[in-house]
Amino acid sequence: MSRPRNDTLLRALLREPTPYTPIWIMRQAGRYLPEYNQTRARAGSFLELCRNPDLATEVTLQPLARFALDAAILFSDILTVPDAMGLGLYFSEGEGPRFERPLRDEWEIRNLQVPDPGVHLRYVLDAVGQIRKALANEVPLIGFAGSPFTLACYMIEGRGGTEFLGVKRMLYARPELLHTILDTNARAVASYLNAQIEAGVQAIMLFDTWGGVLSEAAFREFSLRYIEQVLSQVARSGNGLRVPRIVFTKGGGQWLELLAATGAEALGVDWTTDLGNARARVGARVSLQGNLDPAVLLTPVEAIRAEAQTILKSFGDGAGHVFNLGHGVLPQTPPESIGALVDCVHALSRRSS
Ligand code: 1CP
Repeated sequence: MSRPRNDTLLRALLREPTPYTPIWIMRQAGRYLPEYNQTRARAGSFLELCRNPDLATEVTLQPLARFALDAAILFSDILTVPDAMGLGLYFSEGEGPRFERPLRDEWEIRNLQVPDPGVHLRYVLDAVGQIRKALANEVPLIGFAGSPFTLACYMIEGRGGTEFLGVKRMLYARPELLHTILDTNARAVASYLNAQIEAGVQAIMLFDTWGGVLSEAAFREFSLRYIEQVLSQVARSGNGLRVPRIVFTKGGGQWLELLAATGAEALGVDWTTDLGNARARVGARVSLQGNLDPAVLLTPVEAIRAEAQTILKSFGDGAGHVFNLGHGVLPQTPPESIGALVDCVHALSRRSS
């Protein structure tokens, strides 16, 4: 297999030189795009959209048809893994994800099984195959999973939008139970990511959305350690090509040195950390991905351009930067703002040769 025609993302993740700074957007396929909302309506629900490889392929490609993005990201969700473990994922209208059977009793935790991705997550692997075919190796496809700790947050609370008091209570009062969940999650996530790589994804990202709610000691013991476990079990290459691994702990800017030592090739950074400072701290160990505040995309083009320029300048010259938002695109974002951002990042970063 050869690298995609536009391989700027893979190069930047591996800290190789690129003619310009590549850009993709977290949640680039989503509710801010009218065509996404139409396809989701046709699917019946968000979950049916995830479970239908034809429609998942369609929405993965939608943002690429509009914008000159340098990567596609698999359309799916991090919560398909606990769903495959039997927790019963559903979405109640306007309320986000919920589980029918969150982890409540000790016996449920002890009985938790690592799902076989080839069986229980077959629909994701089928979507990966179809998306790769449809992309025709133009741009790379990013696969992803949730970090063991972030998945545990949803599995214990049974829903998003909480302060994780159930998780924290378990962490401080019954740490061995949380470790049991995290070890199972780490094995499940590693096997799922390996299946995605086998099916054709060319880079992977681990979303540690909630690691940043922990104390440093708890972060090391309950999130970082299991990120390391996942990375140690995930293939470093697929089809003879290196598969770079991006780790993103939202709110984890104070732990970049720890994260750089996990074995990841790249770290996601949110907007609360200055990219230039981040670079000075991690040096040549990893590349960096980020870090525009998604709220900037609600402002006029001149402001978007100025903020993009500030980030590019802050990173400075040299290889190892992937432009992205510091978190997912907001549903109220005008699509034209994404187009303007992509074009101005390309234009402002083009290296004269
Ligand atoms: O259409 C809809 O109403 C559903 C909205 C939606 C979308 C578009 C959800 C529900 N998930 C997704 C897709 C999704 N989720 C992708 C697709 C690829 C992309 O284009 O980026 C990815 C990578 C995710 C990952 C994900 N899901 C994360 C980690 C990243 C992050 O945003 O922090 C998390 C925490 C989830 C859980 C989840 N799924 C959906 C929602 C609304 C949430 C967040 C719930 C909460 O508030 O805690």
